[in-house]
Amino acid sequence: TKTVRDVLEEVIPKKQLQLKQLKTEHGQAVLGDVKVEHVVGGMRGLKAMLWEASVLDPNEGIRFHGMTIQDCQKVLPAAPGGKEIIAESMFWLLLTGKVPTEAETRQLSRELAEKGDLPEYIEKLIDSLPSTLHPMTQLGMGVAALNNESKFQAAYERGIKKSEYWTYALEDSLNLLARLPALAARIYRNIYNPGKPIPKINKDLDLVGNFVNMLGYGSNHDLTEYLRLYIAIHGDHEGGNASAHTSHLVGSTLSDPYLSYAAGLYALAGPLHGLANQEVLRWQMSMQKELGDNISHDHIREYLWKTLKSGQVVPGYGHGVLRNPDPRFMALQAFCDTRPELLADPIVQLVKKTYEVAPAVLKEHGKTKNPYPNVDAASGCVLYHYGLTQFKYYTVIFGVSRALGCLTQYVWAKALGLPIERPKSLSMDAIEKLIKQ
Ligand code: FCX
Repeated sequence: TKTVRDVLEEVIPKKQLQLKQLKTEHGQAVLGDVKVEHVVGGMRGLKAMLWEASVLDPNEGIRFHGMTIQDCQKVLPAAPGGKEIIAESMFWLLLTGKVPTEAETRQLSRELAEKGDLPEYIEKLIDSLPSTLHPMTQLGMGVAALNNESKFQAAYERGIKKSEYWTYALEDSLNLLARLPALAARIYRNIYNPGKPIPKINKDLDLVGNFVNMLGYGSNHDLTEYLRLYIAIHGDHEGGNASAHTSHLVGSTLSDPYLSYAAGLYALAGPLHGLANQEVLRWQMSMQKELGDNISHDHIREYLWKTLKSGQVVPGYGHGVLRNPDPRFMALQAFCDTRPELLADPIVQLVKKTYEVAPAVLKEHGKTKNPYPNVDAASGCVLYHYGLTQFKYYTVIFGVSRALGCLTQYVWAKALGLPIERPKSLSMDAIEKLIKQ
């Protein structure tokens, strides 16, 4: 059975050659213009980053090495006794561009389980934090402090060749990915169930299986399956989104994978990005509180207008790139559609009903370029149904997942020898001067 390292060793020389040819043969080819609107408009649509694992099509949504979520659901190995994609098979695909076999997936699960325990100083650090400190802040702190273990940083200090960077980057990435569930579960336990013992890592279980166990929901097979799917499909969303872009920028300075990902997590913690999944549920719950159960479409329409007229965004709707309903939203809805107990839940019904009304309201409102739901619109209500009701914690789950994509890119940035990122900025006066020339 091959390891991810074996497969990467085969794939890297081919990609290195591809990059060399791109640079020498097409280095001056034009991919688009840089307009003033890009500079003042958050660089939306500007093609200016190399990101290997996934590409986002505005209409079709995310493709992982060219594969849709449904393609992945057909071919990526699930956990024993499960049906959904698991984090390990998605990570393997993102990292290598290859579909892993069942045996390769199991072996990666075992490797991660064996590496999954937290060092004692991290446990002490997390235990010392006040329970009022937002779980995302705690997650970022834990990830950053784990850089005490960084093999990449130690090797850099020792003095290694640039061509060796990726091997240490991979080692750190596997160690970090392995430890995220124990770290995230400890934060959950400390805030919501202080003093409750956390189960030990089961070496025969996949990463998310262990995560759910440590959260205290291991006996709930449906929640475990939901979180496997959730964590696999939140893993990567090309490179320009704020968490991916941030971790890539920080990693480009040769900061180690832990610091690079901690930085990405703090971008994920903003309400326009990952924190939207917390905000969606808060918003839908206050709608339910105000309007009661059995809410009509008209009532939802009025509530949407109330939100918009008060100058707030409708959380879970809109996107910087997407111009259609997010296929990740659709995949999570499809999970509900096969389970009558979920369809009967008032909060799941409310999310669905909101989806039936919101696009038309947002179109009429006329501001957002994309009136359709993004992944965050759907992700929280199912967690709520299964008893994971603490919505301040939801972005932490996103944070466990996004490591799949950010760490993949970290390894590739080192394998390809990508340089430090340093775009050019301009003042408004400098822009005006350039326009006049
Ligand atoms: N509700 C109300 N107004 C919205 C809106 C929404 N859901 N989405 C966009 N708009 C507004 C913008 O605020 C902007 O208004 P302005 O001109 O007064 O500044 C205008 O429409 C144009 O924005 P647009 O170009 O369509 O969107 P951006 O690329 O600037 O922003 C996000 C994209 C996702 C930030 C935006 O749609 C938003 O705020 N959505 C709500 C929060 C959310 O769900 N975020 C999660 C996104 C994602 F899936 C993730 O990262 O997890």
